[in-house]
Amino acid sequence: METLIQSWDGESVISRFDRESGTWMFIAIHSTALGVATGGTRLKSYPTPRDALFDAMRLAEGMTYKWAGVEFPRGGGKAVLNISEVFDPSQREGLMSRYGQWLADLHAIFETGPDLGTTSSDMALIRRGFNGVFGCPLDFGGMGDPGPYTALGVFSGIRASCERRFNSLDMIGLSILVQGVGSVGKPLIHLLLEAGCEVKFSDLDSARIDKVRQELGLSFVEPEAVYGEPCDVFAPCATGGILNAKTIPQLKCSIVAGGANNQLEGSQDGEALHQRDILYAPDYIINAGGAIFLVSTESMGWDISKARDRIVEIGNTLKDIYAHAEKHGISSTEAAEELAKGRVKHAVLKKHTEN
Ligand code: PPY
Repeated sequence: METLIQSWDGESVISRFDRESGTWMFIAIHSTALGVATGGTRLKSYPTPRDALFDAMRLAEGMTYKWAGVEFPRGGGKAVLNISEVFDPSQREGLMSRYGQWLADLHAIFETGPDLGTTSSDMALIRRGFNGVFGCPLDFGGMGDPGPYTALGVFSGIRASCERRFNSLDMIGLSILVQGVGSVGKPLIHLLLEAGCEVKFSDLDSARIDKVRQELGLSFVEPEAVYGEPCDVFAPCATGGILNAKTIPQLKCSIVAGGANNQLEGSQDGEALHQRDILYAPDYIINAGGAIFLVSTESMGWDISKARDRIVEIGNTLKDIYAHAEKHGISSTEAAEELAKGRVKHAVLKKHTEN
């Protein structure tokens, strides 16, 4: 863990071991240049605490660029609750309450919301001790599950990417493979079907697979076969790190555009996609819809319709990034980084001159 923290360019990491449930809790704060560190709380069992911390750090960095990309006054942070393999569901309520109390004790250095493995009801439990939490259920004064809004932004991004690649706004008959049918993948599928796309899906959870097969009659792709499956658009909506030296050579798609965070295993993988002439929608740009929705409606006074309009704008942001990338002969990954890192740098310089 020492080398991990030493080599990170973020601001700080905070940790606590929750003895009652055997959970390592990590908060990674990547940058507060643009505002208070804000990002989801992920709950998952990792092989080691180091893996959990590493995930929190990478996700926090993604949040810095996500907020910078949408020009919201927020900083990049993320929390990970690394539950033990034998975590019992009955421990959940206690863990969430204690975690909320810890966040309060930290004087709101980090504000949070739902992420992979956590739901609106978890946010309500955190809120018992701490009110810097987004995405609580409606009857707790929150705006609920942001998944459908993330999906709306991803849909807008897929449409913009198809327009760029195929020169047509019409998505009828395009084949789209959605990896992961959770809180983002599922509503995304509905939007794609409405637009006339041919949708295939993959997932690891047999209950979810059966449900999507029965409800929507879509064809299922085995998880091992996902990367080599021919399609127009591959939409990763599950875990990160899935675009790497092993999977990129297998891809038989024209576009990668999906809702998962940290899709690239390393920064070289953005270049690898570019070399293969696969159009890649940078994850923190295309998946910002949920973050836009929660923060704008819960803390910036926007109504839902204004938030929706802003989320649909994600498609135009992507078009600008693709155009910039082409003009300068760089990958879309590099073009997005230039944009987001440029804004953070600008804020840091401004802070220095003000001080
Ligand atoms: C993400 O987009 O990955 C998030 O973490 C979303 C979010 C937005 C606002 C508060 C917490 C999480």
